[in-house]
Amino acid sequence: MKGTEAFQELLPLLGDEPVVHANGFICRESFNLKDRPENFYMIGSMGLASSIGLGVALCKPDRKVIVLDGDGNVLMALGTLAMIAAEAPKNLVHVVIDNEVYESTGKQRTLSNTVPLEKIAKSSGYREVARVDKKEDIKPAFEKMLNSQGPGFLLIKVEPCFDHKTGRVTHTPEEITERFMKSLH
Ligand SMILES: Cc1ncc(C[n+]2csc(CCOP(=O)(O)OP(=O)(O)O)c2C)c(N)n1
Ligand SMILES: [Mg+2]
Repeated sequence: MKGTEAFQELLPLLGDEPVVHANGFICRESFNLKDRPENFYMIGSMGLASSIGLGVALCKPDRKVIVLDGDGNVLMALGTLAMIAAEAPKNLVHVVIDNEVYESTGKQRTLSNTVPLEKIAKSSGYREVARVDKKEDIKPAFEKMLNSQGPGFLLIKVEPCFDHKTGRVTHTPEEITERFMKSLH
């Protein structure tokens, strides 16, 4: 499955859940397919979507919170997997688009072809862990995560395919923050 197809499957399944996006193509793809006030785009800094998502989940225990992450981002902040598992927010679903490369900066290989990130999440203590390789498996796996006690970790294996013509997020960081915070009330 191509990375874009994973987004096309996943985004229509969202209701009003806050979604914290990792930087790079993850933000751009989501912004272009379905921009929404509940989307927080972490423009610029790698590795931080998971810790921001953890903070939102802990502050808003009555909302399901989604982190939309990349394999390179997860590898940069592996300690956050342990922190999420230890804090164990029931309302957090951590989705990883795993293309085995840092696609946004030119497809340099990451380590996720030999280091299975879902196994690290499982052994850290995430309550629900799943890995999908086929696009038709995304919907049932994601819906199960949404309806289960978290923290959940859904790894989606994809082929790199992002189109460099996919536009950048046009909102300023201030606009993104303001509308995201309003959407949480
Ligand atoms: C701290 C930091 N280091 C490096 C970068 C440059 N950078 C931006 S996106 C990216 C790749 C992210 O990889 P991944 O999470 O796998 O997402 P993909 O690009 O594959 O969708 C890199 C290296 C950055 N923005 N911040
Ligand atoms: Mg990647």
